[in-house]
Amino acid sequence: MDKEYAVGAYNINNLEALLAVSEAAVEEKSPAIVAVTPSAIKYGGLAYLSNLVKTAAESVPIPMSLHLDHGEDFEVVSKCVSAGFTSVMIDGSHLDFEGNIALTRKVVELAHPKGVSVEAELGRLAGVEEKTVEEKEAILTDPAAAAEFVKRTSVDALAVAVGTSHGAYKFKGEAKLDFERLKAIREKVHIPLVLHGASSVPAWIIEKATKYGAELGGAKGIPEEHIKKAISLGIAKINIDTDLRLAFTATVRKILANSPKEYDPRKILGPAKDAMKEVVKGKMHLFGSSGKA
Ligand code: TD4
Ligand code: CA
Ligand code: ZN
Repeated sequence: MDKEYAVGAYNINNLEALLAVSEAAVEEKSPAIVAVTPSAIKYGGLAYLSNLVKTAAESVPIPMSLHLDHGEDFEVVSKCVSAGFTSVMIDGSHLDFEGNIALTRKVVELAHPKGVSVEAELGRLAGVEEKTVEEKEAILTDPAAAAEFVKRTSVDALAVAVGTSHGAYKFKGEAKLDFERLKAIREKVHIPLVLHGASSVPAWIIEKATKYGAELGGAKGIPEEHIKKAISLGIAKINIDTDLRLAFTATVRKILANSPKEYDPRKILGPAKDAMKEVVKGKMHLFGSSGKA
């Protein structure tokens, strides 16, 4: 029943990131989910961003969807549904169990009649290093609670907390995911599972950024083998933002350092876009979504 591949959700805030995703999708013949967060909407504007993505989706011969990532309340979800998003995430993970269920249900009731699918989150994306067993239980997704949550909300996809976190500093020591927990969730939950905080923070990008002045000491992500294992255990959607940010800024730093006479933004942002595109193509290979469109 489990698919042997996952689809990536790539966060965008501007034209260059969107071009990186759409060009990668076309070259890899891979489906792609374009994700925008509420803070991306604050930065770029809902109409600007949604119309950019719709234009891309219409222009490429590949399934490309527009997804709200970490929708924080009913209001932003409802604006995105009206703006034509194909799916929305309602992140009620900061609420208690019943509060999260109530908010998620309300979003499902708004979205489903319009053909929009809904992702919810149970558990919290926080580092679990140096935490006690009790503290971990309070943060990571409980398999039985996940089954009850899905049944009572009719949600379409579930983001699970198995030890990942957002950003470039995921672990102080060894990278560790709770695969046993993921397996137990998969046995009880039969909708697509989503892995947030999945960037690998590749050493070569950190080295490149550092060479040109970045200070990113201690940055650490999820090893690629862990991602493969998570897919084999039923993860179907994987969120990537940090690796795109790192690729972009490393390249901007390099060009500004090497070409002090350059002042055409396209000569700076174009190569930065290409660097993000190479990262996206690498993810499509890793996730096994290449050739699946
Ligand atoms: O959901 N995401 C992306 C979250 C981006 C949040 O940033 P803003 O609110 O500033 O837009 C992920 O799960 C990405 O995980 P990653 O490992 O790439 O950080
Ligand atoms: Ca959350
Ligand atoms: Zn996330």
